[in-house]
Amino acid sequence: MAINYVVVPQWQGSGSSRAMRLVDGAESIRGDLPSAATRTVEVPLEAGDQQGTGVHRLSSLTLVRERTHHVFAEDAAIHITIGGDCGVELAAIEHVSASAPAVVWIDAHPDLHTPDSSPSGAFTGMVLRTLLGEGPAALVPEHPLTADRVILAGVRSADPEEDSYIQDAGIRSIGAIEFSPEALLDAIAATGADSVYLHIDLDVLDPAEFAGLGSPVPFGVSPTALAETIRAVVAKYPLAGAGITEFAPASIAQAVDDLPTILRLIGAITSAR
Ligand SMILES: [Mn+2]
Repeated sequence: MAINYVVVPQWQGSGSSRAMRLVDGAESIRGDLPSAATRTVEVPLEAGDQQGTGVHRLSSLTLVRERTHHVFAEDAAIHITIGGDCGVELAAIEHVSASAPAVVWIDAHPDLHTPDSSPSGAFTGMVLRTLLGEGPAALVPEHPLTADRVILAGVRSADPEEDSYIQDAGIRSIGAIEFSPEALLDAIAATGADSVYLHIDLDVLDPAEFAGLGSPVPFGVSPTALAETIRAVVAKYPLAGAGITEFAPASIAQAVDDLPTILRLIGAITSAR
């Protein structure tokens, strides 16, 4: 199947006061993608409202999710979704969940809050929990993921409520320090899945090596280790899909500095094809 890029410049899931930088980030990545294989989801200009759910800007998130599904349906392809905030993974993972891939959540954060536990009300911090079936009713998938197919990788900033959920649900987790091709391949094998979905929040990278982040977390993974690990995974497992999220450059110069790293990761994701 061909690779297709779907750019979703959603910022409404972010809790950052600089969320609009995500729009600049998505647009600068799009500029380097093959235009014939790239679609863009139109994101509403307005913030939207929470409709009494405790999830900020829920109405816009609902609309973007719907529009993203329409764009996926236009092409029978393996979709690489380009955010925007991590909330774009809701539609992207729903789209492939019927085949029960291992979902590898490569991110500094587990994004496992509920509307009740979230300190910010930002959907980015709740998206994986929502995919697992607990979240705002308007966004919970019809067929949620099961915890045994989810792997956290590079996580190093979890809140206590998220930590207890990880323990209780028995979710596999590989920290930034033990992040390696071997560790991830072992964890994927243990899920029993025969394909993988790769979620990559760029904040998994070490902020010393990647600047364009809205919420940098120290002691991350190096771009080289991440690219190598992705290559090893896609060499062994068919790719169900992938997402790259949270590019939030502060300036055009910063975007230009970071783009080679992002293109290198995209090259790794598509390296088995
Ligand atoms: Mn994150």
